[in-house]
Amino acid sequence: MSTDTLSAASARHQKPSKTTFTYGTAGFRTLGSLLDSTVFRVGVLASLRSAKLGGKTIGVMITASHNPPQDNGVKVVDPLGEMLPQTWEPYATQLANSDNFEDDVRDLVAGENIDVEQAGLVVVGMDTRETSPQLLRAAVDGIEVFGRAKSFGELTTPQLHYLVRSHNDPAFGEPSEDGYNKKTVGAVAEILRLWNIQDPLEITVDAANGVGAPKLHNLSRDPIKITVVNDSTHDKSVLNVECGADYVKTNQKLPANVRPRDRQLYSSFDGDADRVVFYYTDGSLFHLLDGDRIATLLASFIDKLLQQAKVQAKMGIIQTAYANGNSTKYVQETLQIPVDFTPTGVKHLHHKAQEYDIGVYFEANGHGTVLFSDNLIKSLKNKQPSSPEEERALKTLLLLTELINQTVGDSISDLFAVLLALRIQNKTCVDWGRDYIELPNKLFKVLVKDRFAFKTADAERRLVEPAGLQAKIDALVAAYTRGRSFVRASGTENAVRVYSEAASAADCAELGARVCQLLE
Ligand code: 16G
Ligand code: ZN
Repeated sequence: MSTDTLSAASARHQKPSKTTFTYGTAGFRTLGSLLDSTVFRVGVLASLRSAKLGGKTIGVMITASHNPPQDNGVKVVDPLGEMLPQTWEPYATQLANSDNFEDDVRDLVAGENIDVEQAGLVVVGMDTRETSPQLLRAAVDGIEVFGRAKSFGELTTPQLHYLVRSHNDPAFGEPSEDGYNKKTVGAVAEILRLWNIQDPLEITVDAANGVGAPKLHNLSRDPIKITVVNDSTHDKSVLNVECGADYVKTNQKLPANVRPRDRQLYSSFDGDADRVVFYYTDGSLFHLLDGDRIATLLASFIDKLLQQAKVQAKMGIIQTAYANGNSTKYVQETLQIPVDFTPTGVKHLHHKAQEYDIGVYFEANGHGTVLFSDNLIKSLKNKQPSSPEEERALKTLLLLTELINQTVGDSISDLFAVLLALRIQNKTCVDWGRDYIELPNKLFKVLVKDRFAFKTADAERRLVEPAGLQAKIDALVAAYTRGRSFVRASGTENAVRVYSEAASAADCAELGARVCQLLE
């Protein structure tokens, strides 16, 4: 297309002055009212990415996940459903801030040797925020300068990832929301049938008043019975407010509108349904079952199935520094599964997980999935079972590779995988909570002058800058039994995060507060 179109289109999306945009861990994220030009420019970038890859389908998702209602965001999804590669992140940042947008687009096209005629399809989805529809139109406007746009309207983030992948890889599933639903419900129904389970899977889900709510309603059909609370997507002011996975994990308490029966399992999604956490109450006690727990539950379930199926596979669990120390200990000592650590953010965990036949990755906040390698899937398909038990385990493993979203963490499929793992193993939520006892832990947010001054190493577990600070943290930590603390700059907020953990809650709070004081 001509540069005329680019200049005419970009004139409709003026950049606000005095705002700097950064493509970070979760794409661009800030007040929705500031994002029109950025989203338009991301649309242009996405179609150039498609052209660079010879016309492959690319995705654009408009969401700010668990952030407050007035925020919004945008991120680009690559052909197999992965995040935009890190090498392209600086292009996104540069274009978003450019005062010579057309020149910079031309430079990018020349520098990456892109034939813009090759630009193909870009699929677009959005969450339920007030600013999302107008931002979606801005994205489409940008995409159509060079390529073609197909809008799917409201979607969960993982559904958008699924759609991108299925457009490029038809074997992955039908490229429609209905295709996603069929694949998910089909796998659940088939697993229940294999294990001769008659009762439906039942649970109450807090959908954070976000897009997960209508999507769960669409899926709730035999053999799945979901009760959804916090499903007010029409009231735009209540998204993620006193509810949702982030609220429950951060505050370690029940969300609004969940009135639990004791020792029953409940669950919370975040605003775009790519995180899930579970919990139950016992008298006055609240028990959180977070991402660390999901990882251990699914890994031990899959391990059992591998044994029954008589299949050898290399399995690993990927954690971040936020994983509870006792979860790591449980995985290494009881489950005897190797653990790797990566920095926070899906792209880091996902890549590490791909090094295994079965890579289980979850952040403590509930974002994660299980990746199965192509080789493993092939050998599961080729294996001749020698007993009905072996056959059932083999089929279950193959169905889990269909159910569990292979592109990104997905609240919906993770929810079902967890419910199946519990049901098949006859495990109650109370049993699950007893697998290991969490060390008391606490998260602090500290506002500092320059968060970029905080540089980490060793999967964010140690500070290398500012010089000398890590030695002071080490000295504090040494005074507490099972003490652990780390400091890292947030990738999504203008703040520094401090995590502390210790054998007692009082020690944990004291250690965290003392580390925070070091930052003042
Ligand atoms: C983003 C990440 C999430 C991470 C969080 C940390 C993706 C898709 N999302 O939301 O995985 O836990 O950032 O936020 O990678 P922080 O850097 O502000 O602590
Ligand atoms: Zn999210």
